[in-house]
Amino acid sequence: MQKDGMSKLQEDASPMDPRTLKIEAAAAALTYVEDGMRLGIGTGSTAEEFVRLLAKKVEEGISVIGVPTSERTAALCRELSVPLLTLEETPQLDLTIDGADEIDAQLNLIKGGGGALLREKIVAAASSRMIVIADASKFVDVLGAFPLPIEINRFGLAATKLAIERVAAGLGLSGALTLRVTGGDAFVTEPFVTDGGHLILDASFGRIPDTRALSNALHAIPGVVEHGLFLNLAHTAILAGADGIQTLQR
Ligand code: ABF
Repeated sequence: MQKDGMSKLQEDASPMDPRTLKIEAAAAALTYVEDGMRLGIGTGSTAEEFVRLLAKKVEEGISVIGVPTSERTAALCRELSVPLLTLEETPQLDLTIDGADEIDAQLNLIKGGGGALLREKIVAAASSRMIVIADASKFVDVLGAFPLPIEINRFGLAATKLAIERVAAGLGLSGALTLRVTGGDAFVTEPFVTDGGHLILDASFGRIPDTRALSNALHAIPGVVEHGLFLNLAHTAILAGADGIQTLQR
């Protein structure tokens, strides 16, 4: 994308009603859904708008199967009668639709703000195509302003945290690694536990110039289960802003 294109997108992130933008992005993604598709279904508020619109198409007779990326999404799909299968039952998917916390011009993403990054990445990797839906405010020139979620095994938390700090320093990155606690009550200090039974450290590294190097370094740490850098997974990004929909292709 041209530089002016990036600044244009960022200009688009004007203070419109966020829900309207999410619905617009979700509606645009729905046009890529064909009868008979096996769909990976993401987690988060934008993906939720997609599920609601998909449920209406199912009611009108479209025949699709959904594979949810979280218990939360599965519950919503069941509530709205979107047919579900597990990834075990349908290991090859045609299309995944999911949100993101940050999207850059190469369609690399930071995801995991919703705590579902591991299943989201597994489902996205099992899909022939991944479409990201978001409001234009998620578009950034360099990933990293949003703290990078790192899913870690409960065993050896302190050692894993030290190893992350070490590899990050080796890449010129530093910043707080904060153990994510359950949302809601400000006085609750219970660690957030993912659907997979792991914990999440949110890494406030700031701008990440070399995402591939950081991804490889994190994957080399035994206690790291997965992280929120989604590199070369998204094929299309649908961004809703004040001037309408922008569709980016990789
Ligand atoms: C989920 O969508 C998460 O990975 C990501 O954090 C979130 C974005 O949520 P929202 O659509 O609510 O902004 O896939």
